[in-house]
Amino acid sequence: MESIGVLMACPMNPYLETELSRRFTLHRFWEAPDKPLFLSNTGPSIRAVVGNASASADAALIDALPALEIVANFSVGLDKIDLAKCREKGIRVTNTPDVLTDDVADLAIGLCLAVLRRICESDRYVRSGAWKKGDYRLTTKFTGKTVGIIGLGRIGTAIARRAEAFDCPISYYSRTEKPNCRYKYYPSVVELASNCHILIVACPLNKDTRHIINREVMDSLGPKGVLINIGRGPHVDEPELVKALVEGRLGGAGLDVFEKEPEVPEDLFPLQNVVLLPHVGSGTVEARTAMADLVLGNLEAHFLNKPLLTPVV
Ligand code: 8YV
Repeated sequence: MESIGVLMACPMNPYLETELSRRFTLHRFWEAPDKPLFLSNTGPSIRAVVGNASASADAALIDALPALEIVANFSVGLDKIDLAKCREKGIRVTNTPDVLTDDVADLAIGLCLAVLRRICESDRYVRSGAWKKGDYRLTTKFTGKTVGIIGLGRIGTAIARRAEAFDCPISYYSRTEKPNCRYKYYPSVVELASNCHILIVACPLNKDTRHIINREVMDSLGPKGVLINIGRGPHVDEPELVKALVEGRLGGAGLDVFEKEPEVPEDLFPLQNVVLLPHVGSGTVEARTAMADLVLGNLEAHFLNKPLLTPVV
């Protein structure tokens, strides 16, 4: 397989990069000083693209790669891939489900605790020496709070199970009600937000879920409500979120993702009721190694004409 051209869309994981370069002819797109020139010279030899949540096979890249057979993404989310174009051209697509579910769900609960119990603020309070000077202010209990989840797929369900262990009543919104589900269903996000204390975004990003958290949803969540986003930045209307937090119309937020990563609105930096993370939901050695192994396994299966491990298209 050493002669098969594989294009990595951006840097993502050193182990994956090493293994890809051992098994294939690996091209690192970010290292090409002149991308149009690289694509016209090398594009015709590329048979696979490895992308992630930051960059993958969009329409322009697919059009520039006439021999492309497979997009093996190092992510469960597919929003950076032009799936319609892949279907139309018979290009296979794989992702990395399941292996990251626990870690993303753990982080969602971590953000709930961090925001409500002000863990990061308290850490800053100790490190700055403020503890020696003043009183620590009281925080908010997490156990028993109503949790609303947008998207009850693998990750949403894993978050629900964890929140249940904290005695939190669970409700959810998804396009359709899940049969035989013990959680309360709301047919609209506004209704869900009006009836929960913590709203967690855990659905895929697509044209229907872009800005699913808008001003009306934030106002329904209210000044005691907390928004947790472990999905994608564009799920949230970010300028409206900043306004809601600065004006005190929303109680707090725990955010692992942003609209224009790695850019984060600086107006959020002084707010103590906000916890900001650099898109690390799946960022454990265990999950990232398993994700890399899935990418490698899918590529090998494809080029050996075997069934794909985690096919999407
Ligand atoms: C990654 C993700 O952060 O799986 C996803 O959809 O967002 C993440 O696991 C990313 O793809 C790692 O490079």
